[in-house]
This record gives sequence, C-alpha cells and structure tokens, in this order.
Amino acid sequence: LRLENALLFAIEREEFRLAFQPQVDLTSVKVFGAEVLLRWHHNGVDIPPSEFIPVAEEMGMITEIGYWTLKKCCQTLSSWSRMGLKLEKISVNVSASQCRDANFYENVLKIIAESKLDPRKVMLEITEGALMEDKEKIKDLFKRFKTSGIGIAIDDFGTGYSSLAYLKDFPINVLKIDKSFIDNLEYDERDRAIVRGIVRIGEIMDMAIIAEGVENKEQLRILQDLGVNYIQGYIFSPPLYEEEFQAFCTSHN
Ligand code: G
Ligand code: G
Ligand code: MN
Ligand code: NA
Repeated sequence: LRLENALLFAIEREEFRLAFQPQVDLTSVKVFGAEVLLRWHHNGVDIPPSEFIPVAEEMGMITEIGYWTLKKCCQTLSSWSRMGLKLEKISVNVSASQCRDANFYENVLKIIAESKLDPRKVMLEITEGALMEDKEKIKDLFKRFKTSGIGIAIDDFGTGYSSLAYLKDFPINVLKIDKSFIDNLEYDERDRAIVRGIVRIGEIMDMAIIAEGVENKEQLRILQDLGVNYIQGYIFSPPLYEEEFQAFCTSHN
C-alpha cells in the first residue's frame, strides 16, 4: 500500500529517470540504438522495475507512466540529435495493459510528433503475453503502428505463452532473444539450436534479431557465427543514465 501511494506522486515529484542500454551492431561496431529502462528513486532508495511495474499495472497507473516515459525518451532523443548524436532506434517497453487504452495509437503518435521525431526511430517492445489479449484488436493496433513507421519488437521472445502462429499474422519487425537462451550458449547445444531457429524464422519472415543479456566474448562469437549481429548486454554496457550514455556513444562511434 505504501508503494502504491508513493507511485501516485512519483511523476510530479520527479522521482523517475530513464536509463538507456546501448544496442550495438556488430557489423559496423556502432551503437545503433538503445532500450529505455525506467528507474524509480524514492526516499533515498532505488526501487527496481520488477517491483514497481507490476504494481503500476495493477493500479492502472502504467498508462500514465508509459506516456511519461515515451515523452521523456522522445525529448531526449531529439536533444541528442541536435547535439549531433544520431541514434537509429529507441526502444520503449510497453505493457499489455497500455495497449488496452482506446487512444493508445493516437497518443503515441501525438507524443512522437510533439518531439518532432521521425516515427521510424521508435520501436515498441511488447512481450508475447500482450499478443494473447485480444488477437484482432492487437493485430489492428500493430498494423496502424506499421503504417506510421513505428516498429514493433517482441521482448523476451520464446519465453511467453503465445503461439508461433502470431509471427505469421502480426506485423513484427524485431525478435529479441531472451537472455535465458543466451546465458548458457557456450555450454548448451540446445540453446544454440533455439537461437539458430529464431535466426532462421527472422530471415524468412523478414524480422531483425537482437540478442539480449550478452555478457561475454564467447557468447558474442557464437552469436556472430549464428548470424545474430544486433547485441544488447553487459558485454558492451549496462543501462546508463543520459550523460553516461552520451559519453559511451562518443567513445564507441
Ligand atoms: O533493467 P531492468 O531491471 O530495468 O528492467 C527490468 C524489467 O522491467 C524489464 O525487463 C521490463 O520488462 C521492465 N521495465 C523497465 N522499464 C520499463 C518501462 O518503461 N515500461 C514497462 N512497461 N516496463 C519496463
Ligand atoms: O525489458 P527486458 O526484460 O528485456 O529488460 C532487460 C533487462 O535485462 C533489464 O533489467 C536489464 O538491466 C537487464 N540486462 C540487460 N543486459 C544484461 C546482461 O548482460 N546481464 C544481465 N544480468 N542483465 C542484463
Ligand atoms: Mn525490453
Ligand atoms: Na527482454
């Protein structure tokens, strides 16, 4: 209950910050994008998203928090662009319940337009669970995003409950291979088989593949061998605050 009460005031008390985790293209060895990860600093402590996001979802506050996050990250991307730091993509996590907002599409478009950002720079990361909600409604939503140039990435791919059939029916741009398939890549041939399969699906269905949670060089080498060129993980960088992220990009591009 205390957490819920505190969450109600977190935006106006400016307790949220964005962290940005670099996404690296191995072909050019450049930062092509970043995933935005919300941080909440409350009463001197950092409360992890794994704790407050589910609460925000239950309270129905995730919608407001989600719009705040999108607005903030669009503004940040625009300001980076003016400073000469050009990112191709910014990925924002979206909860299933955010997609239920009747005006979700219009609101997202409005926020992007207000920042004078090219919608093609924005990627929405959605977990497989969201696809299960109301299939036709979600499909329609994704199609509208597609016509506006906004990308859709499936987060934690392979760990959810939904069927592979949605890959065929939904306009999806990116599959993010879940960290759990990367963790033992060096030791477990079954994980390599799964990654190989995902890469093959991506080729045939014209979806890009990003590997998440890559931590060491051996994993990186295997992923490169398997044809995965987009990497996100501690091997390059943890999520960084704005200034640190700028410094990281300056030293890596
Ligand atoms: O770095 P990390 O602990 O931030 O993130 C943990 C999880 O919290 C992420 O996998 C993601 O599912 C969730 N998360 C982080 N930021 C956001 C956000 O802005 N919106 C939503 N819906 N989830 C987020
Ligand atoms: O939204 P999603 O579940 O994909 O968020 C990614 C989560 O994974 C965030 O909590 C982020 O901090 C974390 N993360 C990203 N890269 C690594 C990594 O290389 N190792 C570990 N342990 N966690 C990571
Ligand atoms: Mn994510
Ligand atoms: Na993920």
